[in-house]
Amino acid sequence: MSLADTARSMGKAFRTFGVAAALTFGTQALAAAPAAPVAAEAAAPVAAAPAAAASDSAAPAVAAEAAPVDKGYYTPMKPTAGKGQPVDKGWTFQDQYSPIGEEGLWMHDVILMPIIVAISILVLVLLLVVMAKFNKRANPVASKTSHNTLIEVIWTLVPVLILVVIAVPSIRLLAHQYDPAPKGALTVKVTGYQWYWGYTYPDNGGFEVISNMLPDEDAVKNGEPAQLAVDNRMVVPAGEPIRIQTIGSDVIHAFAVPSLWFKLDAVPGRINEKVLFIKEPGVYYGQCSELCGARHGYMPIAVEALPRDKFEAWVKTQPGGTVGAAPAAPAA
Ligand SMILES: [Cu+2]
Repeated sequence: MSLADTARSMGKAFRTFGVAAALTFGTQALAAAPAAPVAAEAAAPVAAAPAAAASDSAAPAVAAEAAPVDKGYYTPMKPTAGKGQPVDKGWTFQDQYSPIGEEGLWMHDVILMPIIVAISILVLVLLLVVMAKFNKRANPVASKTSHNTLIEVIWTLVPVLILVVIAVPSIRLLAHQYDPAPKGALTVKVTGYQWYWGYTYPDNGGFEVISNMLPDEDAVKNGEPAQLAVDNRMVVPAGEPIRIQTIGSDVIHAFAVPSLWFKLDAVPGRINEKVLFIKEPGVYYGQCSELCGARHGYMPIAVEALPRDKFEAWVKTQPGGTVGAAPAAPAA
């Protein structure tokens, strides 16, 4: 590697990692970098301040935190039967584990289904009444009635009112689904490939996790659903908004996880963005939901939500994984 290359890559690394990263990887990074003096000056006051301010009893803890190598830890979580995955003989939505999912499911269960069922029953009853009362046998002489202003006003106004009643929560739900992520939210870039997924963590050093479907035998051996289990999951923190950006590397894919009420196209040459908020830790499965070629059916999605500290421990197990950015405040 030439000196210019070294300088360029180190410059890029420092922009990405920030001061906190420089602290974590302090000694090795600084020793190797031509740009070290600047970074060291920037980092030194931050490092020195807590140590100076700390009392004697706290000092060992600070020293331990500054230990140069923290490799993190991670053991794949066992999925919970019936949570974040399809269930036997399931015929409606999966249980929802995100606020937007709860709102969407409420829209379906409380607004749409009752109105649809009521209208269907009303129309069926009206049809039966008409068939029984107004047939040729019951009325040999046909009525000449052709207009009734009151009835016509009613059957125009009632459907309008029904549509207004549906429109209010429907438009509200639509808007909520595209609320932008708050400032400081963790970003995960999801790339659809033919035929697997890549998860890039730009806030944590920019590493990419490549995720392929596990063979059926391996999935079953792990206690996971066949054809939904993957070798490397998309690991994210639970209980905070995450900015998901999707893009396709070759053709259009769609990143979809039913139990999180999440579906977003991954289109080549375009970044789509949407907030993912997972209420509690767990493993949530999904699939590519845009016909993308021969193995479209074999590029499942497995999202593992962990508490913040365990997520950060996982980040440290990844090549170049760094932790620094503070988590965003949960959305109201
Ligand atoms: Cu696909």
